[in-house]
Amino acid sequence: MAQKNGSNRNHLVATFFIILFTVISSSSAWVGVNWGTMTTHQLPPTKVVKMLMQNGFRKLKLFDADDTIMAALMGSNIEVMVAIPNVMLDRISNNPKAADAWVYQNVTVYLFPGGVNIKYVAVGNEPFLKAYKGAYLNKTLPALENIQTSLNNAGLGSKVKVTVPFNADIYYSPDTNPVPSAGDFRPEMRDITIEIIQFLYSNNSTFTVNIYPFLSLYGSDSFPFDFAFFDGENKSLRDGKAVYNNVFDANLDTLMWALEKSGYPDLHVTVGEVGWPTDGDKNANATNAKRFNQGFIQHALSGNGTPKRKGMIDFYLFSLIDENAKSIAPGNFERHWGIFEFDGKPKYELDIRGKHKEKGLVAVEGVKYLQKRWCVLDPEASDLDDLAKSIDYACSQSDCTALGYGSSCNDLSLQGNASYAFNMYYQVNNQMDWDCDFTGLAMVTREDPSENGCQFPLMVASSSRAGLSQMLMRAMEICLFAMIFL
Ligand SMILES: *[C@@H]1O[C@H](CO)[C@@H](O)[C@H](O)[C@H]1NC(C)=O
Ligand SMILES: *[C@@H]1O[C@H](CO)[C@@H](O)[C@H](O)[C@H]1NC(C)=O
Ligand SMILES: *[C@@H]1O[C@H](CO)[C@@H](O)[C@H](O)[C@H]1NC(C)=O
Ligand SMILES: *[C@@H]1O[C@H](CO)[C@@H](O)[C@H](O)[C@H]1NC(C)=O
Ligand SMILES: *[C@@H]1O[C@H](CO)[C@@H](O)[C@H](O)[C@H]1NC(C)=O
Ligand SMILES: *[C@@H]1O[C@H](CO)[C@@H](O)[C@H](O)[C@H]1NC(C)=O
Ligand SMILES: CC(=O)N[C@H]1CO[C@H](CO)[C@@H](O)[C@@H]1O
Repeated sequence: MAQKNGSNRNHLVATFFIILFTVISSSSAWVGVNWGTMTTHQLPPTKVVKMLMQNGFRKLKLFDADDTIMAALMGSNIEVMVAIPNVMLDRISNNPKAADAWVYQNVTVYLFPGGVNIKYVAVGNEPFLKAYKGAYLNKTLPALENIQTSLNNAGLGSKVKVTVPFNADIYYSPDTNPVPSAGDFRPEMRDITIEIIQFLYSNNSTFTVNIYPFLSLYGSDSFPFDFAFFDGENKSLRDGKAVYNNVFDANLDTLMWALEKSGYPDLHVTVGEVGWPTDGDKNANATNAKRFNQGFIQHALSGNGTPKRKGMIDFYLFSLIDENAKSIAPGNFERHWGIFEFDGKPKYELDIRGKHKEKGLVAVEGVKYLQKRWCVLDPEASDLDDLAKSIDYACSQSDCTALGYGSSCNDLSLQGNASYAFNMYYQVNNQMDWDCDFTGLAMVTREDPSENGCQFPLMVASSSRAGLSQMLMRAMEICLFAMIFL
């Protein structure tokens, strides 16, 4: 009897999957989001996926193909871009079997009814960045070709396309004529970029580019503040008949001109990353982030497009959740791009349907925290000679980016800095008693030391890896959930 019920249920679920797949087919006009996982404490993927669905995020971009995340996405029908990290480009570019294996393990196995709706494979991430000193210049195209060939051989070539997210610095317009229509690809990578464009075009794929108005502002104090946003009054840039009110459009059109000059004026373009951080710099706060992201979403979904290309803009916001273990080489703001805090709470209201419906974002539900215990500087401590050294050590092993100039905890005293650093170290190490010592300078408290917008966080309890069958059951529940709410 129990068995019979079980199979009925499975049958029912399968029917729902089929209905789902037919009801939602075209999803381009939806808000996409990047989900990076460089964190010390990962939220349970199934809970994050549920949150994505509750909020109506329908497109997701990943930086690899983590199997727990892929399992959590099963049955969600969220359109997914999976990715191959740069470190794998070498092997995949010169070994078709490695490409076959990657495609099999990370794409093919998920493509079944009720599996994962994979649409793109991002081959590498910003591989032409100057920081890589040309290491991937000659690897990227062969890797793209090998992966697409593997997809084609697996019979998936028409459903799954390869692309490569580029940093916007592969194109430019000259200082002597800084307008979009003067745009072109940088000479030192122009030929190889055009070969890649040719390949993307003939395979009916998309050119992916990451565009960051925040960095324009960060990089130059003379940059006109309002030009970084979408609601500025000032018409800041004229280019022939075109008038640009925001740097995003000017940047994207610089690419459109470069594409036109290369002979591919109608290549599809996807904005792989776009967003605004909330801490770690004087311009990084929730007010600016909301202003930017809300303005951008409305602009992108309006269909107005840019002066050079009309229509909806295809994009993925950067990013979903803060990542406390990202490199801060580009700046302290790197760990604060999330629309959601590290614990899955929304930082600000954001209407991701762009329809002026005032509806707050839903947080990740059921997040488990460590105990209400913080580690702070012992107020009785008298020998403070080694304090600076202890702070440096604690910060080097955790995340103190909120302490810097222009950041949320920049007003703390030296003692406050020490408490902040000790607490971050203690939380990242899961509140082990021996991690709140610092040669006797530190003590555990049950009173929250947070003050004036400076948060002393309690870490979330790390998720354990759930078994695949458990994941599958969850995926089905989420699917049923989706049926009710769509
Ligand atoms: C599939 O992707 C995962 C995660 O990115 C990676 O660790 C693994 O090596 C890939 N599989 C193959 C066969 O390349
Ligand atoms: C890439 O290939 C070109 C032409 O084959 C060659 O001239 C160049 O040195 C190569 N660059 C790197 C970084 O290997
Ligand atoms: C190319 O892709 C677009 C959008 O994904 C699709 O509408 C079109 O049919 C495709 N064309 C070919 C020749 O596959
Ligand atoms: C708008 O432009 C005017 C004149 O160039 C300038 O004085 C003003 O500060 C600008 N406003 C903003 C908000 O950028
Ligand atoms: C956010 O940053 C701007 C400067 O970019 C500043 O004028 C504003 O007061 C800040 N808002 C908050 C709430 O801190
Ligand atoms: C606290 O730490 C930050 C970041 O290292 C530093 O900029 C600031 O000057 C420190 N404050 C005091 C009072 O030492
Ligand atoms: C599906 C598809 O269009 N594949 C093409 C991708 O590009 C290669 C080489 O440019 C062609 O040979 C494929 O036919």
